[in-house]
Amino acid sequence: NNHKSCTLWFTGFSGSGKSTLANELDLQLYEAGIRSYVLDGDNVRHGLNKELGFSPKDREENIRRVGEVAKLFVDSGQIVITAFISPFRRDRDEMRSIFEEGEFIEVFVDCPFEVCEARDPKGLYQKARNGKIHDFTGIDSPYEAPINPDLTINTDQSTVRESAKEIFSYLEQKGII
Ligand code: GGZ
Repeated sequence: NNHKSCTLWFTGFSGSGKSTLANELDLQLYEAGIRSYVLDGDNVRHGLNKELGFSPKDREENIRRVGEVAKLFVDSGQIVITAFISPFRRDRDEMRSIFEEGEFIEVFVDCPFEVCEARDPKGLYQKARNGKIHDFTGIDSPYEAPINPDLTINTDQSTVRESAKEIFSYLEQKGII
């Protein structure tokens, strides 16, 4: 199967659905015979970045390393999907700049903060509200929404399959797949 490679850079709150959407898209691509790989907290923060926490400095370094790893995957011809909060505009813009034109696609995984907090799949929002964890995005740490993302997905308005299809169609439209 002949396709171009790129990084789909997801950004959004904890609980917005980044990893879920990334894994669904990964599956849809696989079924179409296209090689892709998901980078998210589960496979990066426990290994490569295990000494990093959630201070602004550590998040910046987390994102920088993820971007560099994503670039290696792109060099190897794959489609990479990164699923990190990546709360700082400057860090995301910096990552765009290490890729060739058109190879970095910023996807805003947009879900109202209240909805993310209500979902609270891991109980982390509650812990943050109770002061048991600090520097939590949207509570006592900032989130800077993209100003001009390549794609916005409203995960509170469509199913995971539909949302993934939307990104799939975007890749077709752009001639990437
Ligand atoms: C935000 C935190 C925090 C704090 C732990 N703030 O929903 P999750 O659980 O599975 O995803 C969140 C993940 C965020 O890590 P990222 O690497 O994506 O963050 S960043 O891009 O800002 O570097 C959440 C969990 O880790 N988590 N503590 N304080 N999210």
